[in-house]
Amino acid sequence: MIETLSKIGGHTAASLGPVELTLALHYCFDTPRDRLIWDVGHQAYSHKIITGRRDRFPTVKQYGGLSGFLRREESPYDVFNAGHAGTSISAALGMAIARDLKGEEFHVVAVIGDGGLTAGMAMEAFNQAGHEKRRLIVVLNDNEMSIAPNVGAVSGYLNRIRGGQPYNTIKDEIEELLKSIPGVGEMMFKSAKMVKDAISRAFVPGVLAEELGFRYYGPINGHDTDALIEVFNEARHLDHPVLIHTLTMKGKGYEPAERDPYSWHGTTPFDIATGSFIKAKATAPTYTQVFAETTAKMMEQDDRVVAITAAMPDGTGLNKVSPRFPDRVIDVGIAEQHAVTLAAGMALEGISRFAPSTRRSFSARSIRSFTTSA
Ligand SMILES: Cc1ncc(C[n+]2csc(CCOP(=O)(O)OP(=O)(O)O)c2C)c(N)n1
Repeated sequence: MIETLSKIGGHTAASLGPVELTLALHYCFDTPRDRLIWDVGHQAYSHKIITGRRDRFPTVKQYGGLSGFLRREESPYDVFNAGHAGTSISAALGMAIARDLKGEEFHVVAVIGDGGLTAGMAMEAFNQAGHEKRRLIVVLNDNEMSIAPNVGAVSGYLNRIRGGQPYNTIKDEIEELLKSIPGVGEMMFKSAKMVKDAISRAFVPGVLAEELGFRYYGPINGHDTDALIEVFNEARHLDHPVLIHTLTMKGKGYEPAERDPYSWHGTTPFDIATGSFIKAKATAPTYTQVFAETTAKMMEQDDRVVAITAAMPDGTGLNKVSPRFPDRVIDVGIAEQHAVTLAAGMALEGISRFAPSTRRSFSARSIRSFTTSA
């Protein structure tokens, strides 16, 4: 993967992080019969390599070659085409409902990042899945990063879980505690598995997920294949929604990417030995530069101008603007619809102009229409 990406660039850190996760998933689940759905699809190079596309991997992202994302047209192992973040749980739940209607038996597994989980659609799907209570497995690939460091209260909650005790340790401790109660404890330990589970669950770090109808497992080291295999095999036998919270390091296995996962999320070609990026000489200012400079100029001239980005501070260049206007550059996470309505609320209170930005072309169009209508 590193060799190919050094020549053509690509989602280097994003795809290096979940390698062990990918291997463990394919080891435990019978893909493509079991459906494996990757959120966005930018982290799935290892999935491509081990599902019959190793020889063609050097063609990835090139004309006539493999797609950089998942493509149903490319392989039966790619069960859902995406690109936008936050879609995987919806697609997985849809497949689970269809499976049950057809009376079939396969597993459906969605893999979503902690960034993707900030998307409204992911929350909507989570909400329905917890209510539907169908057999569905959601694997959270938590590396504390969106493209930039992740933002928001959910991200803060995941951070607190990271610092807590894993579920299995809590369960062991409670078993020991029960056994130590003379007479009653030994009996309870042997006979009342439900009581033991219930007490353990009350201390589970992912209690919010449990309250929303998911059985929570984690946090689990996402680079420990044995631990992953154990939990996936356990989850296979449950008949309700499961959330498996894995902790991974973006860029794992390539030191420069581990050190600076932000810059290495998606890269240009690079020198493997030094880790320096090979950039084509720019003949004109980039769109990002022009956009960022123009926005900064507008913010300087009018203190009602606020810039809003949906998890793309670097792609829009707003990361260069925010040090100058820390109160007026807002990263809302992967939440475009929220960003637009948030801006509408601000506009109604006299903060009239904004730049909602996820993609460069989108920013150009939207800033024009909103500044003219403001
Ligand atoms: C709706 C939407 N907004 C923004 C993006 C741009 N984008 C691509 S990947 C990504 C970060 C995803 O973070 P996470 O889900 O945690 O995955 P990771 O790369 O950390 O594995 C973003 C913001 C997108 N693909 N879709």
